[in-house]
Amino acid sequence: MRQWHIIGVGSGWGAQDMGTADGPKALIRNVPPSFQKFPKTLMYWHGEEPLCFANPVPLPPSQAKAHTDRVLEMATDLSHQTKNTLLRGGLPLVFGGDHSIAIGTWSGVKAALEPEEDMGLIWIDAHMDAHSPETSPSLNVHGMPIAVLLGYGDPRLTGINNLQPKLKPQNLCLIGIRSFEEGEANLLRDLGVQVYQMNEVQQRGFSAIFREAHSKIPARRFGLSIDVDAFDPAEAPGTGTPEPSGLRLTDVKKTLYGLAQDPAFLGLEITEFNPYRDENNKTCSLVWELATAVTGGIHDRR
Ligand SMILES: [Mn+2]
Repeated sequence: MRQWHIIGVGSGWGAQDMGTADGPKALIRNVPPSFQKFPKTLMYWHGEEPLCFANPVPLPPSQAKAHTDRVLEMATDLSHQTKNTLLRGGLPLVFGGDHSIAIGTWSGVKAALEPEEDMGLIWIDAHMDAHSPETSPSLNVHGMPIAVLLGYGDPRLTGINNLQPKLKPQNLCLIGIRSFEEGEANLLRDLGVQVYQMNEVQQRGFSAIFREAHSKIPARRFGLSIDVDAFDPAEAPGTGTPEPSGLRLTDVKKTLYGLAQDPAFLGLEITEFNPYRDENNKTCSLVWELATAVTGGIHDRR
């Protein structure tokens, strides 16, 4: 049985609102009983202090390059953590932090595989996160991780661990999308990336969509990246860019339950939780409920 390595990444460098930098701290303060029960052999915390917790001082958008420098530093560090976790036989559970952390998480996961092995990735999000600096209106890096992983964007980011690209378009599926700009949509369409928009999820149900997405990815092993803004703002208000009419936690939990039991599972990342925008700890609980669902099978077996 694989041990979970919990990695908190206090990054706000990829976003306009840097409150996500305090996400991991808020999560650590609110560990639910389901996780406290985990024996140490199954759950390893990378310290109380989140990785790269840098007391961020907001920079004006004109200083996009300085933000990108910080994201590069954070993502490089994080990629070593996720890579080493897998090489030691563990499973990374990464708590963000803004979604630019995905550049680090999945660059590291890919680096832990044999060079010829492809990585699959299911990306649950309200947005496409597939901008390049040329198409992005804001230049915020949390709108770019998908493009970077596919090999497009700042060469310092695409080149982390000297592997490029980390991800082939056919091994990626996006679920829950309902807000995007033309430039990023064009990139994904041109590359043939499978995108399940929210209206299709509403018609067919999350479970059917998730299973189909999973079955369409040819890579043998896969990971899961969840942006809390994929959820309905009524259930996940604590995030910087909420979009109406999102996923419902009950449906998602049911579908993802015990997913980590799959020997092909490579890790879980949950991003964009901003404690300053949360209401009554709703989003904090949602993050833990998701993590508990994905790891849930471990409890059953005990
Ligand atoms: Mn996102």
